[in-house]
Amino acid sequence: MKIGIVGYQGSGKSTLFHWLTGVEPNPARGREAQTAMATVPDPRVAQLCQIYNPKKVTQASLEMVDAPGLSRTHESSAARLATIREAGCLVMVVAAFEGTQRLADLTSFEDDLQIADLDIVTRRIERLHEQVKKPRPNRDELQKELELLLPLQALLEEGRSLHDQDLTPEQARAIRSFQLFSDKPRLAVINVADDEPELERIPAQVPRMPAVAVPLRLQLELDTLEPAEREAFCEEMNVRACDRDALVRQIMNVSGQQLFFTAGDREVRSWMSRRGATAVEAAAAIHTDLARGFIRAEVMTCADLVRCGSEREVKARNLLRKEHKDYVIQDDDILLIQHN
Ligand SMILES: Nc1nc2c(ncn2[C@@H]2O[C@H](COP(=O)(O)OP(=O)(O)OP(=O)(O)O)[C@@H](O)[C@H]2O)c(=O)[nH]1
Ligand SMILES: [Mg+2]
Repeated sequence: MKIGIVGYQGSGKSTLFHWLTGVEPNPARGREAQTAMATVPDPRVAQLCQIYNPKKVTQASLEMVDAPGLSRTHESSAARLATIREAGCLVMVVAAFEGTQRLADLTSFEDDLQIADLDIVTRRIERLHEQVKKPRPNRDELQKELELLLPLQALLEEGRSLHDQDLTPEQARAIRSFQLFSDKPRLAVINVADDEPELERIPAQVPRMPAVAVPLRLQLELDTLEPAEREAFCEEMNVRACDRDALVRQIMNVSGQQLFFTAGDREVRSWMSRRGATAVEAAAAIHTDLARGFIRAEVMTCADLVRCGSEREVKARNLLRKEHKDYVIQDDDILLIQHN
């Protein structure tokens, strides 16, 4: 799943992308979407390494996309937004390092997304209206689609987000190919000034979506310092370093994903999966062959393994479960896939 970093021009999108991925976006390619991976560190990986002492350690990561900024005058908005239609989650960056109009900007950006969505749905509806007038073999199907889309259009016109609605499976299917922004989970990152005194209070002021306040430029600067230097700098300037890893995990949570683990003497590894994914989906994430030849998953939790100290002890205490294909994997699971 791609995570789209979106917002108005100059809001700090590339700064956030740089901080989270460690990759500096090429400013000459500002009109295109640029992509890099942000690793998702998890303390459990280190715990597993202590137990297995593996030759190799691999951490799961999120695919971040630095999207071209939208202009406030809406110039070529549709083309710029097209570069992030396929993202599964939006991180909306709002400039709040000068002045106080941060929330107004967020609302107006959301309106821009909503208008772009409404445009797509309305065009489809207009076309369907034309098509159902004439006799054709799939007329019933088109009529059905039309009836599914009309209430969704009404919701978008009211400025409601489809993501919070309980769409029927049919409705969800009808809009899937549109990749509507309104249907994507989102997180707001309020890019505040280095010395912002209300860091903690700002997120609660953001309506309808989870939010964090981060002085983004400061974080990039702090990353260039050695730990001791950084501490001295923060103390002197009375500023604080923000927790990059916690933000990446929050983005993962908002996007509806979670980690699972595989562990052995050869490799300890964390993997990204959809929340609610089954054991066979998790197997497919590791290798398609594992999914094809899936027999069962042996599952233990990190907590049990750490408590027992070894896999052998987990087995001895009957804490290793055998699960089927459709077992829904849980956040703390370590999987061993048995396959043909
Ligand atoms: N004072 C201050 N300036 C910032 C901060 N974050 C970003 N800036 C400045 O804002 C400008 C834009 O930052 P970028 O990260 O390039 O913004 P962007 O959203 O990628 O911009 P576009 O790609 O042009 O849409 C730069 O000149 C930054 O130095 C901040 O926290 N404080
Ligand atoms: Mg940029």
